Amino acid sequence: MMVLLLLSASVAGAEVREVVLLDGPPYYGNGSMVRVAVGDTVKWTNPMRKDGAVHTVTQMGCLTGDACEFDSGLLTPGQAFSYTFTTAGTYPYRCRLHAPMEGGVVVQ
Ligand SMILES: [Cu+2]
Repeated sequence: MMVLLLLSASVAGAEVREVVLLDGPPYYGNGSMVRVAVGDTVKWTNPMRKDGAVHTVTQMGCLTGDACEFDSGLLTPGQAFSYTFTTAGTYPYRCRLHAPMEGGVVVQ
């Protein structure tokens, strides 16, 4: 019972940071560079909008052959992608379809 209580407390301490994708600069909204704590989750949403574009959230390493932990695949309007960061570090990412569309997550 005690163990269960501790587990639920640590889960409750983790936060979900929401990032809403835009079709123009700043493409990743105010979340172009987000700072989170280890254990937090970032949730990217491509919102429903008329003529909305398809985007991805792709860790830079997936494109350069370096570390590749997350790649959302194609996110059509209305879809979301979440990733939980368990290791401190800096995680630059971009959209596979739109070269100038870049963002980053700093995990502390
Ligand atoms: Cu895009």
